[in-house]
Amino acid sequence: MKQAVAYLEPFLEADRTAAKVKGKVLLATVKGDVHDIGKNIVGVVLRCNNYDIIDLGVMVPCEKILATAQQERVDIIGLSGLITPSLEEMAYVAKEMQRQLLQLPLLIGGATTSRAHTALKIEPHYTNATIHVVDASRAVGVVANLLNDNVRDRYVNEVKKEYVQLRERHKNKKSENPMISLAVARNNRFKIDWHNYTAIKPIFLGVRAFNDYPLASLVDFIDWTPFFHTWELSARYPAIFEDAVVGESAKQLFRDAEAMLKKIIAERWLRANAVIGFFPANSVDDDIEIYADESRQQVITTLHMLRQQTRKPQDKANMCLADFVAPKSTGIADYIGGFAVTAGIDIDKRIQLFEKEHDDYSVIMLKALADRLAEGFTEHMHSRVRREFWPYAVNEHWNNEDLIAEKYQGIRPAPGYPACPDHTEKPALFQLLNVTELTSICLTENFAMLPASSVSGFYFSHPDSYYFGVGKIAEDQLLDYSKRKNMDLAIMKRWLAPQLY
Ligand code: B12
Repeated sequence: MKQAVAYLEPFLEADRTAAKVKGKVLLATVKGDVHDIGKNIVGVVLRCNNYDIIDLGVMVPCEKILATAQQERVDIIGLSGLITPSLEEMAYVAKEMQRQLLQLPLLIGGATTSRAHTALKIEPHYTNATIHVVDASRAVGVVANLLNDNVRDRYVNEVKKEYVQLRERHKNKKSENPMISLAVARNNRFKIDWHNYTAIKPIFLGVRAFNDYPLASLVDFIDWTPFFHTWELSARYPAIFEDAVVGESAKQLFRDAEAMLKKIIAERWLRANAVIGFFPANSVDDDIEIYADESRQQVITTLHMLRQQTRKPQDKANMCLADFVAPKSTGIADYIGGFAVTAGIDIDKRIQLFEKEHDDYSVIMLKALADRLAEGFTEHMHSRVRREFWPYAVNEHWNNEDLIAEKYQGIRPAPGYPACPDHTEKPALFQLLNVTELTSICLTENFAMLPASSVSGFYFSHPDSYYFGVGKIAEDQLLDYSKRKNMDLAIMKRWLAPQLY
């Protein structure tokens, strides 16, 4: 659908002078967040349906959103966000809209948002319409309903009713789902037979930077399935080409992507930088201590992890990432790794050129390809780590499919992903690896990374390590965690909001 929209757009633009503009929508990715492919797609789709779009871009503070909305007399405000901290920022915008007695409908969208979160944490702050929109194809219908005098009130009341029901259901669900105490969860930690385990030592300790990494070497590591999802073509690659409905569009889109990828590489549109590092480390309960050297006397950083706290069936553990590193009490010399990669250096220059030409299709295509390269780079570095730098799997063999299915030893969870959902651990990782100086990747005030096409995380090598989701945690763990992190409990709760569900 998006591609058709992209092809249609020049004609629609020309036509729009004559056609009646149906309303004005302000779009913004909230303060501290950098992702905007989803928002851009929504903008294109709405514009093609004759809505005027004011797109304020990324990292937009609330004050600017509300001031522009009033100056430009927009009809609707739409907020976007990729990561958890943006949810809190969205709630803040809603509160400010209420305080300033705004009457405009508020739309909420983006990967980390949900109907439940909107109902529970955003809508209660704003008495006017506050509606979660799951994808671009729904945006047109929602906007049309909100701007139609004949259906608006009924539609808004229906959504409000639905959100009240969601809140009720949530209240009941909470009491149905008892959790165990943190102490009991720790007793049921994941058990590894450390005394029969020999930790492999990385070939260097400390950090190593890789600048201007050859992009061509990343192409084979690209997972194309999410690329098609970006364009709302949901099927697995390469089977998607045979799909009766979307097969032809997918083929055309892929041809365009390959053509642009060639140019990105040949004309050096993007640069890719990375840093990896390995450190002596041991776990102490749910923390991982990182030591200055092999004497393991001086702790240079402590990584704080969260533990699953829901009641488990008998043979299942209450997982925590710290369980995959040898406990200090074992006396075993274990290690941990860290990484930060980006494939988005210099992207803004090229994006600006496309924007000047009003070429939305190429803007979205380039961002989507940079994201694919960033993820491919992450996979590529991880495979080098396992075979060269922390050679615990020198003889592993795989093909692209195995890599995508993560059929190899070791994991690389990233702060924000379900096994370590706390984004506030990123500053410690950045400091440990000297990320900003070595790669030019910066952290925003809400822990997003700039350039947007960047990934950072930890390497765990133990053969039993695997990905899991922390899920809900209880008040006792929040308290314990905030003490361990030396962070105010109220602030801590804000960053971890969805964990409380
Ligand atoms: C692609 C992807 C990436 C890419 C690109 C990210 C980028 N450029 O910012 C890469 C690999 C670089 C990446 C990195 C990271 N990611 Co990521 N990523 C994804 C993934 C797989 C898809 C997101 C996406 O691009 N979707 C396609 C676009 C088109 O969809 P969309 O943004 O959701 O937008 C649609 C709708 O939401 C809606 N919409 C969006 N905005 C708006 C606005 C309005 C007004 C309306 C009406 C509608 C609307 O319409 C859009 C079109 O249909 C998601 C998982 C998922 N399935 O969502 C994780 C995900 C978003 N990532 C996540 C995380 C944690 C990260 C990292 C922090 C990990 C790390 N430590 O490195 C980094 C952060 C990057 C940064 N710059 O800070 C988490 C976030 C969870 C959380 N609780 O915070 C997710 C949810 C994965 C997960 N399950 O844990 N990521």
